[in-house]
Amino acid sequence: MTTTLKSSKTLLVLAFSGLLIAGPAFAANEHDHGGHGAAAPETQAPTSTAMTRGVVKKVDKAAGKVTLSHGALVNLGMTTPMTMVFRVKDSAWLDQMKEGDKIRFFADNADGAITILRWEAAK
Ligand SMILES: [Cu+2]
Repeated sequence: MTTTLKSSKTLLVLAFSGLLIAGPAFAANEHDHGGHGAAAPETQAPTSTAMTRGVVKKVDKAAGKVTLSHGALVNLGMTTPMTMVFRVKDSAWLDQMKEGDKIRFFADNADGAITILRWEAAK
């Protein structure tokens, strides 16, 4: 029984490291307890600036928006996966996204709209 618990925890840690592979932010946080990320609870949940996985469902170039099904976005209070529409910081990004693409992204509130501020293609 302990073996099962231990290996599932290992899997979680592996998955978590994979999500943060591109992020120097994670290493910085280890030296920065109670710093700028003061609102983030001390748990194993993704940090507020971590990249989140998403799948492109629809690209609307005319409106400058993209629909993604996405994982938790802690900084936006979305703790469970959902599908929703995002604005993008740079409308040229919509030419690089297409339905079915897997991405990793960071979104936040910008001018009152939830906006993708960074993203990259994911495998
Ligand atoms: Cu959402």
